[in-house]
Amino acid sequence: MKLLVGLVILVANARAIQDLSGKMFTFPQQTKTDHVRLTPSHTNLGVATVCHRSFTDLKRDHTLFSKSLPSSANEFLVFYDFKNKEVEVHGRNGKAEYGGLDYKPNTWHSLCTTWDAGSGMVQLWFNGQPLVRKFVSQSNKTGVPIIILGQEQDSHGGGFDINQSFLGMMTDVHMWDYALSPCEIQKYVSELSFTPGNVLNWAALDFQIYGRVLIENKQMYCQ
Ligand SMILES: *[C@@H]1O[C@H](CO)[C@@H](O)[C@H](O)[C@H]1NC(C)=O
Ligand SMILES: [Ca+2]
Repeated sequence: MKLLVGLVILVANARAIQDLSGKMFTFPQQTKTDHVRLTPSHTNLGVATVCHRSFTDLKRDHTLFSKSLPSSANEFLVFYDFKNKEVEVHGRNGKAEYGGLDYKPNTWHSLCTTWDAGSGMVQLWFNGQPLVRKFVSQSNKTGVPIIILGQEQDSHGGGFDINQSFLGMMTDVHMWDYALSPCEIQKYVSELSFTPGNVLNWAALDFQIYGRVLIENKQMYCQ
């Protein structure tokens, strides 16, 4: 009996490396627990770009991408501030705010963010449009990161807040250990052929689902 229970838990929470091309994660309910944990292929990045597409109708704050280090809960965070209608990019102790965006509900949005931990500079590309380069924070912190979709970490791997959880769909999450060129970002946004992430690769994603997060076929527009 014990073995059986163990197996069930193992199946529910199996860590897998899977090609998610053509798929999306659906976060169908508001909880302070359900999330997906991503394991990067390497850590201690000096420079990073992360891209993802998301679709939501939330009328409150929500997380889009949360990476923490043991010493830094908001080491790299992309977050939507509903009240101020801004996408925030947090890098360690600082944040940059990007307002004036057409962040329409029930629409796919592609966000790409670069962060250079050495210079402390970030830049957000919203649906392929480059926004202002801003300083957030320099960081030389190392350690094993925890990367989470669906919940925002206030501590390393935890400290979730139901009112900052993500509800909706998310797809095409990639992370690189360099700053993508404008051309590469355009290719990503247009879903043309691009160099997949060498830190997180949606086509070979190392992930673990906790709670009710579904893998479904990606719904884009009929063309
Ligand atoms: C979440 O937001 C709701 C509505 O504003 C509020 O009533 C509730 O206390 C909040 N919960 C937490 C844990 O902050
Ligand atoms: Ca929080």
